Amino acid sequence: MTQRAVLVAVATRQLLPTIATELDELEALAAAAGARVVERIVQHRPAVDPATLVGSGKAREIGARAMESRADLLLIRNDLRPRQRKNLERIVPLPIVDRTMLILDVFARHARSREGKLQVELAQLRYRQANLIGAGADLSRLGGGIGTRGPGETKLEVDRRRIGSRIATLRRLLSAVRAQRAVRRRRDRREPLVALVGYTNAGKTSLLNALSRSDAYVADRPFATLDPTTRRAYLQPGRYVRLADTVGFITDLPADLIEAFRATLEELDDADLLLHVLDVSASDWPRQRQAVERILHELSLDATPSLLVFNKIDRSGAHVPPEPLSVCVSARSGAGLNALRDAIALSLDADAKPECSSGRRPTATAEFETDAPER
Ligand SMILES: Nc1nc2c(ncn2[C@@H]2O[C@H](COP(=O)(O)OP(=O)(O)OP(=O)(O)O)[C@@H](O)[C@H]2O)c(=O)[nH]1
Ligand SMILES: [Mg+2]
Repeated sequence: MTQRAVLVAVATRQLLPTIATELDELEALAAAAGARVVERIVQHRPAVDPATLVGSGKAREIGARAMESRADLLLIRNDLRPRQRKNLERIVPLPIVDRTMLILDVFARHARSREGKLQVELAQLRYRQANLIGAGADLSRLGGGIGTRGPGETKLEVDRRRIGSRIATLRRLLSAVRAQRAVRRRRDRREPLVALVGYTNAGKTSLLNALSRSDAYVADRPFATLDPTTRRAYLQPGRYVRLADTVGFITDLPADLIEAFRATLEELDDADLLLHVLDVSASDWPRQRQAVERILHELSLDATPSLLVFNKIDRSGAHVPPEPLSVCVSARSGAGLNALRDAIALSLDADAKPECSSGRRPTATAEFETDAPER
């Protein structure tokens, strides 16, 4: 059952420069969560209204238009304070779903592993608790709870206690799962670990598949990968690496989500090399790059050696400026993959022998060669 959503955004001074891309991105997230955007309403104002987010007149207009278009929910791009949410809910009697909830919902729908599911549930409950959100605005967990209103105040109190104890249980279960995984990881320490990181939909999994001849799940939608895998990949005769896929990043990743991503990203702490995969066919790839670099910084990963991998160069119009420590590839056509294998090998070598390096790491430049069959 596809839910009908009205997308609302306040184009503040801060959001204005990227508003068009932001709304497209939100629409793609909505689709991945099973909702269809039937209307977009953007209000231009320097800052959000402290009481109702949009102005109160605008809020009434949104209510009327939502009714006309038979919407099931409001999707809001801006961060909402609990008070703004409450006031807005009074004017527009529909569940309000903000961007964080939407992303969590995509996760909840698509997580497959036990750890993935536990992680998402924990993040959802914490977010709900911190933002005083009732059960009404839940897209997935209640099997289409859309239209059912949140519980009344007293019920909410009871819920809050129950949520608290569920959070404690989830934490316990997760730390057990993680301890098991840490043991497995230690046993697995033979070949260098190379991790694919990057904006969601950049082509990380496609690249993992191309380099390791596997068929992990790939899709043209945000957050296709939620349960990442590690595969063995060939570099040069007699030389292999372990290649780890990761969950994609996105702009303004809220703290609760970083926390949820954390466990999945633990692997990154052990990585010998990061491959930062960029989709150069996306018009806003520089913005995506910035977002990824910011998150890597928050995860304290700036010190890990990294290579930029400009992906999707097969797409017409993909323009890539020359840059040090970068390789241009197409996971789809296979172009540039040999150059990438060589660049990975060189980076690992440079890193393994710091005393021999002159302080410069090797630079692999764009080489659009056709790959010879290997192995
Ligand atoms: N044209 C073209 N499309 C590509 C290339 N690499 C990946 N794609 C497509 O881009 C989309 C996303 O690819 P994925 O490999 O799932 O991307 P990802 O980075 O793993 O995405 P998430 O796991 O969702 O974060 C899919 O539709 C792929 O087929 C490429 O080199 N060229
Ligand atoms: Mg993926």
